[in-house]
Amino acid sequence: MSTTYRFSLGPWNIHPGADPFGPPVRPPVSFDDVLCAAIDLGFAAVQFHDDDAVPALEDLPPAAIVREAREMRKRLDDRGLVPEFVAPRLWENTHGIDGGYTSNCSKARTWAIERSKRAVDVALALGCDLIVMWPAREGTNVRESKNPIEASRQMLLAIDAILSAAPNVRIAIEPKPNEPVDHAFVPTIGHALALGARSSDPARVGVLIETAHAILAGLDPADEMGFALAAGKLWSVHLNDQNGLKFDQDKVFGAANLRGAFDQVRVLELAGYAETGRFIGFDVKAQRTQRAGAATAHLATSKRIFEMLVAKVRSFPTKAAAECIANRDYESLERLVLEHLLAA
Ligand code: GLO
Ligand code: MG
Repeated sequence: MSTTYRFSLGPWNIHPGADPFGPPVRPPVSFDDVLCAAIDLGFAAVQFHDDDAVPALEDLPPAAIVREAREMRKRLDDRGLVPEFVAPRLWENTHGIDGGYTSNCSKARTWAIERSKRAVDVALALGCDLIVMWPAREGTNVRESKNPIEASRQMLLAIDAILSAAPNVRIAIEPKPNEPVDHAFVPTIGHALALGARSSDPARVGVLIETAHAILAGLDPADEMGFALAAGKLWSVHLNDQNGLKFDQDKVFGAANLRGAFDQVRVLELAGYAETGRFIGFDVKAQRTQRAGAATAHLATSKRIFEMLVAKVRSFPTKAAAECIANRDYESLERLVLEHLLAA
């Protein structure tokens, strides 16, 4: 049992700076450089999209996919890194133009399930049992284009298909209410947990909570985490920050709402998350203005802020807080929290 946290990152967190309005501004970063950065920054694990691990997987037979994933595993082993999860990247493929599992095209739905099973093969060959399901385009831009009742059934079919691909595979659903679609079918943790509970093996379905996604749903990320933690279902996190209801910003953890970040760390500490050995992931984006040599600073800052907030939570005056609570003196509690956050 350790009270020390372990951190993970995805290769998409170190990127050349393109946004919907402009091209890349930094040279591409090779996968080896991502691995070097992970080590330099003190991250222990790597998160993968299926095609981060096996880039040509759409053109390869299953046996070749497994072979390539094993080679990737060796690259991790050689550097003392471990894989945290594999996510089927359905949203970047033309088959997934209208969603994968909930596409109106039956061929696309079949493709999405087959591709997800290949992602399971990749995960197992890498040496991890966790599939992250971010249902990016599973939703609508024109509500009348799909039947939401049917869509829930299709999401469940996909979950069950992934669960049936291997007896030990687990799924962490990463809900997000919008972007790239207008309305996503699995917008919150409540939806994700309810789907998991209806699956063929609820014990193998949990969630990954991303700060920004909870904020975009108008919810408090710390309370979303608390809800999942109470159910024993918080299997990973994507900590970042978000300045209100706009595009998904993936800002540095704590950059928009430091107290909100403190509250997320507090709930993780209350649950003994570090002792579970699960990872703290930061789904953060380098600013477009950042020069190539410094395009990992956002990860370093997020980790540093997280660690500083762990210290803040651990040094919180709990006795004084308990007195405030016993007296129903929440004004004093408010002041105690603010002064503690501002104290050197
Ligand atoms: C986008 C998501 C995305 C996922 C990643 C893993 O909004 O947060 O970054 O976390 O693709 O599935
Ligand atoms: Mg994310």
